[in-house]
Amino acid sequence: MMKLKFLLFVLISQSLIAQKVPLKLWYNKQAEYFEEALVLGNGNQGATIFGGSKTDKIFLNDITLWSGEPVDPYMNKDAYKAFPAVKEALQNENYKAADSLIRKMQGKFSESYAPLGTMYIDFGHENVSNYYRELSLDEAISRVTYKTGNTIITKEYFYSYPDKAFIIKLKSSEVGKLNFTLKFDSQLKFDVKTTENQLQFSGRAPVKADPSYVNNKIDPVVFDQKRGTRFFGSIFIKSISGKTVKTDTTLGIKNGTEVILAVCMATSFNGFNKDPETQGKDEKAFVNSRITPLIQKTYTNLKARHLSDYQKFYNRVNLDLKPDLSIDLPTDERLRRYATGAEDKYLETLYFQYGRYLLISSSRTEGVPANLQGLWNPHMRPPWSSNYTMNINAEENYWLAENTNLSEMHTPFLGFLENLEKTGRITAKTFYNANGWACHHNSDIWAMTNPVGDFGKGDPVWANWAMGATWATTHLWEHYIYTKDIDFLKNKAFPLMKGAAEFCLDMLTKDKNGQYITAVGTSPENVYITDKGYKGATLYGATADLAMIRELFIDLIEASNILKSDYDFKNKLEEVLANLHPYQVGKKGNLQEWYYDWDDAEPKHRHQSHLYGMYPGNHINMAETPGLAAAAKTTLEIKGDETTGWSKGWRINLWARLWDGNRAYKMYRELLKYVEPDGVKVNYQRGGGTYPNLFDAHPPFQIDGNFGGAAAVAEMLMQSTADKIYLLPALPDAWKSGSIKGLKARGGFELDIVWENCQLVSAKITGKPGGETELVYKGKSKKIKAVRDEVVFWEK
Ligand code: FUC
Repeated sequence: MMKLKFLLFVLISQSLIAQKVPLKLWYNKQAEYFEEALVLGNGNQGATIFGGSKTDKIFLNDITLWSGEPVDPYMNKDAYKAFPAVKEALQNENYKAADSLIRKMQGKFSESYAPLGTMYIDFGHENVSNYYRELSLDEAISRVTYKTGNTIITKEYFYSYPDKAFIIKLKSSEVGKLNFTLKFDSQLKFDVKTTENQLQFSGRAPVKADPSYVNNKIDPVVFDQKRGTRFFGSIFIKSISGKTVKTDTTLGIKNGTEVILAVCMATSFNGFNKDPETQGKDEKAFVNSRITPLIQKTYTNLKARHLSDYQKFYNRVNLDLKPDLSIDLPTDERLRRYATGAEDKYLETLYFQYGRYLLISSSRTEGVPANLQGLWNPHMRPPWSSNYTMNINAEENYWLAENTNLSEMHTPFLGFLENLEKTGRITAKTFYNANGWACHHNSDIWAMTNPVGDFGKGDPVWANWAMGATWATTHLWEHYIYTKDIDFLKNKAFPLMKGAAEFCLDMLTKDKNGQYITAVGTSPENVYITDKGYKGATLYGATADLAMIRELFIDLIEASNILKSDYDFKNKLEEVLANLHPYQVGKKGNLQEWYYDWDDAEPKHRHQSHLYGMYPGNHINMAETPGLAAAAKTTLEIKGDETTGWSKGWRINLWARLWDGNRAYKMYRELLKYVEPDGVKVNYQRGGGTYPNLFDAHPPFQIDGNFGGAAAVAEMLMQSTADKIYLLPALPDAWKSGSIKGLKARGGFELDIVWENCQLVSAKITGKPGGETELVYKGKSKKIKAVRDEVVFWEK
């Protein structure tokens, strides 16, 4: 009887897991601006498709194409000599002197992510009707169709990971009506050559490119014929119909019907510490070796291989918020409609899955993580060099990796940390005479770790923040705790985390009360006002520093227990943790950002690094530290909801961790606020939101908000610690009924959750053998122990 009841319950709850709703972005007009175009990527290379009928413009990118060469980590080898004076100035409460002296501890700027080039397909179709353009998230395929005269033109595009090529199928409904010409252009130095069926391009990235905010240089971008990263590519006509027509620089088809194009590209980048010219990969040999296998495969076969590769990741998670499917509007119109306050669960789901889509499409290159723009960059001097900004942005890119079941996509970032550690050890020694390894505000493909600022010209408020390794290495622990991969913990994670902690230990000193604080620090990009009225950046004991150190040390102590090793080191960490300067609640009831209860120069500042312990960290939480959580909430109230895209993404997660689903939802709507393409209204002062192609608007475009926002949707529906899983902890009233399948929880669990009328109906948990956790829902809890890969149900 019991068994029957259980089976019945299983069947009923499973039937509530609704069908998969097809998810796509679609438009009834061609893209004019970058922020309207649709992006594809295979985690290594990408295409931005405008879908034009006269000319189809397609930006091409390769994630390994950056300006520069391997960095010289000894660039300011005596910088450490300035450090004692900075510490002394702070001890004497001379903040102005500290801000000035610390500039001696700066090095070069990061290098810049380069735009590879643009491919044009000229069709010359001017007056077209029935225009339609889409990006299917279920397939990672983009399509365009329109009518010209009596002919229907269809185009289908995908970027294959298994076949390492961008594939385009062009077709006319009437025989012999397909005519087009291919061209290539680039803002870099390049050459073009044609053969019977190939348009080949080769070129080189700059050997140096300064950030766009450095305006005082005569030569901000420097090319050198013999230095820097090379690229090579071929657009080839895979299956010819009609006649090929070629000039020295163009290749075309006359009177064709169906043509398949393949684009294959490579760069000479061969690792962060290898000269891309003298020790580079042979990019031409690689491309040439790909052509025959591509020609041998049919289009159907290429597409099937692409789909099975992509869908094995994408299909792991399905979110069903019970959208109203009668609303069928182009994505840009949906966004505008949503901005008026309309309900749109389809759009809310689309945005979530788009984040997952973008990560699969931009993060599959060993040691080269998704950058500020993922991998889609049209600019010669992209905003903030499209670099790795380590004081939030690079990490935010990966917040969704584990909980939305894309653990493999986390590994490019984790591998990158191995590179950073190599340069970071030299940075720690030469800038601080410290042990371990350090990383600062900015990095690049060359794994630079020095404080930036062009040797003294940078504002310490961003340049001299030293907690990059501390923050980034907590990702290694997160990867372990989600996957329970003990070899990874032992061989990869622990050594890197330990190195980051060793640096922290050397940065700590004792305050007047005998408590540990960082001797010198900053709170990312925020400015304090001292009680004497000085507005500055450098201080001791910044809350954010201590929060990140606290989180890393907690993780390391746990890791040492698991690995049963490094007990002396663990004892030291425990001693520091027990005596670390505690959080302070300020006069406004806020969580204090500064060591003293000073005012902020900008109380609504976009950064909230001192709330790190609540999210992405977890040592401030509703269950164990409700007082601190309340202070963090007050800080968020003071800051308000108007901020940049990435900051909105972060705040949704913070509200979710405060178990305030409605407020998190309100913030999610803020993130999805419609923003015009930059070309229409360039006004970087306006708040963050979402462009027509669902790219996050900082503004300008910055991908971290997409990732942070998607992570937050998962966080609203499920939260986890190493030993607890909270079901529907921040479910908003707006998401009354629904289901989510395939979320990952810490401890190696996978969950399917169903709810109705804002109440949990069922949770299905699959655990790794031996895994233990406690399910918590509205004050009730249930312990789970997985004996083998098994399924456990929680009944309402
Ligand atoms: C930090 C942020 C900015 C921007 C940049 C890439 O400096 O403060 O808002 O996101 O990184």
